Amino acid sequence: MRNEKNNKVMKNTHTIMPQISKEKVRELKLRANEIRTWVIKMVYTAQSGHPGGALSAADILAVLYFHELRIDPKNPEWRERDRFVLSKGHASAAYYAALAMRGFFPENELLTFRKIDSFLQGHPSLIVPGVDMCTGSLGQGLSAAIGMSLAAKLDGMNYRVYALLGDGEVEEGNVWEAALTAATRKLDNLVAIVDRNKIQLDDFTDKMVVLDPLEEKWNAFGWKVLSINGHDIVQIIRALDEARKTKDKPTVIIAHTVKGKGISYMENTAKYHGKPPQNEEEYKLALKELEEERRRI
Ligand SMILES: Cc1ncc(C[n+]2csc(CCOP(=O)(O)OP(=O)(O)O)c2C)c(N)n1
Repeated sequence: MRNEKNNKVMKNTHTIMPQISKEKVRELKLRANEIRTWVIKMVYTAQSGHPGGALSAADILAVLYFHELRIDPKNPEWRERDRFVLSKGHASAAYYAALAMRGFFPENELLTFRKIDSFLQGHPSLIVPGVDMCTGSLGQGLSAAIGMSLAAKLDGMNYRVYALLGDGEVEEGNVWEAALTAATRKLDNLVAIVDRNKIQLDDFTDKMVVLDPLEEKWNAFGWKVLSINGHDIVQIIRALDEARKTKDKPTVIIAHTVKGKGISYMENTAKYHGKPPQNEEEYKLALKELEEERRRI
């Protein structure tokens, strides 16, 4: 967030905000753990999919779907619902898990992920209850979210719009055209979250395109910028609260995360960007580590 005095981007939010109860934080941590567990089961059952970027986004999705978004699973197309665009559409396993856990469709459907004839294909589409935008072609989700934000303003509605982007995705020029447009239109009902796990398809983002200082770039493009630990439930909640209070500009939350978060051998490597656990031993180890984590929560 910006510190008005020295005009620097700060690492944490310091504004006084209502307390978040320990129970709430624990509930959300358990939800994130459950999302991760589903991700592992889904990609292993399908023998395909993208666990790395799904695991890095699990805490963000848990907070969005179990705390932040105003949605109604019984009425997925409710006109006043908040909108969410998973711009990094390949992280669909975590997204579908969150939607099923929230009640948009039965959880047992999750194991049909990526199977022929399943509605849960590798990239999100509008046939999935709760999905607001087809994604998968990187770089386009923020523009779609802008359309939704503009529509809300034009229709005098107060729903909010959230888009989750990858940091590799942010290399796409289209993202920056969208960023300029959102600031020009003063879209304060729009929140972009960048999953800054520092790794893209097959290597570290910095080896492809240097993004830093990323916070400064969004700031220069006219956005309110919040920089957080994207695995810290309290920081995610506070950043979303701060975004809601921000007027006349869109907010971007740079969520610093770890690719493959939660599974020791998947963390901080590109190897599991688009690969499931490679054998039964790896599969069991992943589930064991998540179970141990669940007991610690
Ligand atoms: C336009 C486009 N180009 C290439 C791809 C293939 N692709 C899928 S995921 C990926 C890497 C994305 O990296 P990042 O945004 O950092 O995702 P994360 O690490 O969060 O999974 C690429 C290049 C794509 N889906 N869309």
